[in-house]
Amino acid sequence: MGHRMTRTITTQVCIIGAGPSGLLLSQMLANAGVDTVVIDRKDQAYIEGRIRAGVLEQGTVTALEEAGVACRLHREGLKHTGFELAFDGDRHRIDLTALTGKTMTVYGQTEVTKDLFAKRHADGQVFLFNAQNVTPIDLTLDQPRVNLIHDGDAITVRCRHIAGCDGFHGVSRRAIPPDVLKTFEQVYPFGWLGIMVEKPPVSHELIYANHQRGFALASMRSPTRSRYYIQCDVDEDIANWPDDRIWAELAIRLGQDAAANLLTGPSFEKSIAPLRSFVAEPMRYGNLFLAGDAAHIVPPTGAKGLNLAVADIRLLSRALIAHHKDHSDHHIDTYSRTALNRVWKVERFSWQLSMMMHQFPQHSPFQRRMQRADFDYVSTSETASRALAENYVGLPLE
Ligand code: FAS
Ligand code: PHB
Repeated sequence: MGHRMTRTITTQVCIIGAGPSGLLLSQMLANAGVDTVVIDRKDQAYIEGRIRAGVLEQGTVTALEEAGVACRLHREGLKHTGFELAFDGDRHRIDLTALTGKTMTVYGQTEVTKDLFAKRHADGQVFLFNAQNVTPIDLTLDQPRVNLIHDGDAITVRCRHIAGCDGFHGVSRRAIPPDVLKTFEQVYPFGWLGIMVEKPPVSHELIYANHQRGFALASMRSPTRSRYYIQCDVDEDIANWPDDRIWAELAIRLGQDAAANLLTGPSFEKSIAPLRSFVAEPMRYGNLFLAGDAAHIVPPTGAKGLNLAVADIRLLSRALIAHHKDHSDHHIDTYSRTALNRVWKVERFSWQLSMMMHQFPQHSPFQRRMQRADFDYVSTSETASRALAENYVGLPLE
């Protein structure tokens, strides 16, 4: 099909993906005077409409503060000093702040994305939304390019570096030659059914519950808006889960105390997400850098997906700013190894907590007892609970 016109845009860094990774990277680079173009195959409304993460590490809050987009977060975010683990009705509180000196902030990824879009538009950021046929090329040349179709025009973005922030289903990871790319994956035999409801949460803190009927999580977005998840079959038909059935299941899995305080109401968002652990190595090929879900996926059990993406961006923005402002490539040359060192430790934590807190169809009675022993050990050992807490609040950047 003929195109209306072809045109070339030149920038320093071409960012593929306008999710939290791409948006935060463009903000951090702009603050340092590095020019970017941000491409997304969707539009802003679609991106803002995706309901995803809800809990921010202190390091993520610091990154958003440094980027200049944390004002509303500080006004509306809920600071948490702990969360609870429940096992067949027994509950134990992990006092994050007593154990690590840190806090977590409940503030939805949707809100983070809206705050970043507002700031990027205020700064005059160039976005290419609804982009088609996005194709990164010449990755090993000093002037790589990204070809795309936008509003019927064939566009070439010429740049010095490409940031692949295009998520698990993006094109960036696939641009790395198969003989260079190594991937690692574990798919879990269940999914998470999530609902949002305009009711106060069952508890002022999060509750992660392992019950013989399956995992459940009580979370929130505000003092009046709750977020709940229950473990379900990975190929479950959501039509099998009317609200009443979800509320009944939550009451059982969260335990009697929670059941007594569960405020039910009509859900206004209901979806099933599969769970997987995934890592792609390396996170750099030539002048292409992967960050966030483009490079790795964690099961949401440890609330790490968004936080791990932000950690990548803190490292990648430091590397690109050092190149473009100080003509130093040390951080660029070490980005992949530094990021992957942390990625694998966060993958470990997310995998371990998922193995501890879910019902696995193929588990033997012995393995189920090991899960209970994990819970009893964490509940009675300050050393074990501190190890869990230091992972949950966020490991050091490097
Ligand atoms: P994203 O996937 O958010 O953004 C990638 C962007 O790239 C998208 O806007 C996409 O449109 C664009 N893109 C894709 N292909 C492209 C192409 N070819 N060209 C141009 N653009 C392209 N994390 C948690 O911590 N807690 C949770 O509870 C949680 N729940 C989740 C539920 C679901 C259903 C999913 C899918 C993820 C969840 N996550 C959760 C993880 C999630 O928050 C991610 O970690 C986070 O969105 C990562 O951000 P990005 O790396 O920006 O990737
Ligand atoms: C959420 O509120 O969406 C949430 C919180 C903690 C998790 C996962 C999801 O571990």
